[in-house]
Amino acid sequence: MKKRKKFGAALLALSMGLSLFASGAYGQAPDSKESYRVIIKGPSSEKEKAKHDYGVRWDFGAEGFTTEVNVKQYQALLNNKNLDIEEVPKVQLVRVENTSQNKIGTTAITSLPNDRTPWGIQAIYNDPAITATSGGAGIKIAVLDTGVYINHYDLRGSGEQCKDFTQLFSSMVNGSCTDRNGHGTHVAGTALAHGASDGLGIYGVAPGAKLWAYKVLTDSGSGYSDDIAGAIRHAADEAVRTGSKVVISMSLGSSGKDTMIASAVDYAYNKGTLVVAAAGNDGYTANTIGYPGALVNAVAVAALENVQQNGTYRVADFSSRGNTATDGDFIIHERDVEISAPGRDIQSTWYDGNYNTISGTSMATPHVSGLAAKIWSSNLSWTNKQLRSELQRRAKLYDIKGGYGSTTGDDYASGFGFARVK
Ligand SMILES: [Ca+2]
Ligand SMILES: [Ca+2]
Ligand SMILES: [Ca+2]
Repeated sequence: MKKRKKFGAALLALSMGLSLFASGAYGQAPDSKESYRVIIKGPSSEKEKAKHDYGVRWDFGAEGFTTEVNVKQYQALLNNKNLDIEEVPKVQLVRVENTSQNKIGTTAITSLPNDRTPWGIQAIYNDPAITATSGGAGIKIAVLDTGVYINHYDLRGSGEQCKDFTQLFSSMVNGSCTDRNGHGTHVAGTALAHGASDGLGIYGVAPGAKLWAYKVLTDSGSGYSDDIAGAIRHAADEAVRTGSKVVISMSLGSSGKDTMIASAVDYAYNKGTLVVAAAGNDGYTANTIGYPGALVNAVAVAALENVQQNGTYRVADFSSRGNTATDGDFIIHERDVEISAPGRDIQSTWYDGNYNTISGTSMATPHVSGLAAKIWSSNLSWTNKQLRSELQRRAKLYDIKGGYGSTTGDDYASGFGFARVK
């Protein structure tokens, strides 16, 4: 049996230091306003002139184009009466921070998993004695996140695409997806970790699936919505180009509806991909659901915790709730939660080669993405819409009744219920 190299605190600290250095070296925009990411709209002739003057990062046609400009250029654009200028908003990852308000257990980095099939895997497989997972072959899961450590023992060989959408001087860099945050590696592991060839690693839901690691969030965990929209469209185009079934998994969100991301999700859904996104961590108040999960064409995922209430798993307090006006009908409207999955105290792969236990609807989302890949792999003739119907059907088989707002049937806390393997 191969012995693993142990990664200590010193190395972790070193890599944290490197990340600060690297963010400058890779040309990521600093938070101080030395530059502005803007979307520019207006008549074609005026836009063409502006494209020539300022360059183009993403061109979304009639919806405008984006670019990065300096303070002086930004002022000039604001003074241009023929163009409509807006700053591009940022979107955040949706991990729950362990604060006094959110007592979610401890962050614990370990060199080996405490359990190769953690509670979320046992729950979604409906098998407390499970020792290994299976399935997902032929399906791609595009994880749009902080990047992924694709050479982690438990992910090695699964990374098929690795692309960076966060670099300043190029909207997409092929072969680069370094995770200096941990969030993206964690999410990828829950979706498709394969337990490692040394037999010591952790399992995700669909270990046979291939990973498209799309870095859309910087090391601090936020990303521009134009880059996210561009990555969603790219995943859809790659699905078509390669003839692949693709699940787009987004453990990110914001309270506002972004038009670039919304139309990219519609585009990807119409190209046949399944789009899965976190509900957000702003619960337990009603109508706190975030976008893109809140979009009709994205499956919004709520987080369950490993606690039984009213005879079912319980929706975590932090999990964002949907719209009370449109729940109960088993029909997905904008701002409805759709499906629940394990999202609290989830152990998975970490960016330093180790394992970490963290919480959030971020962690629930890849359980559903992995399940979707596993089901699709066994039903390759299905469309994304058929796959989504099957997820909904399975969710109805396990009605969630625990947690604030959760009741019998479709509810604004848990959606249709907890979709499982069996
Ligand atoms: Ca939705
Ligand atoms: Ca509804
Ligand atoms: Ca329910």
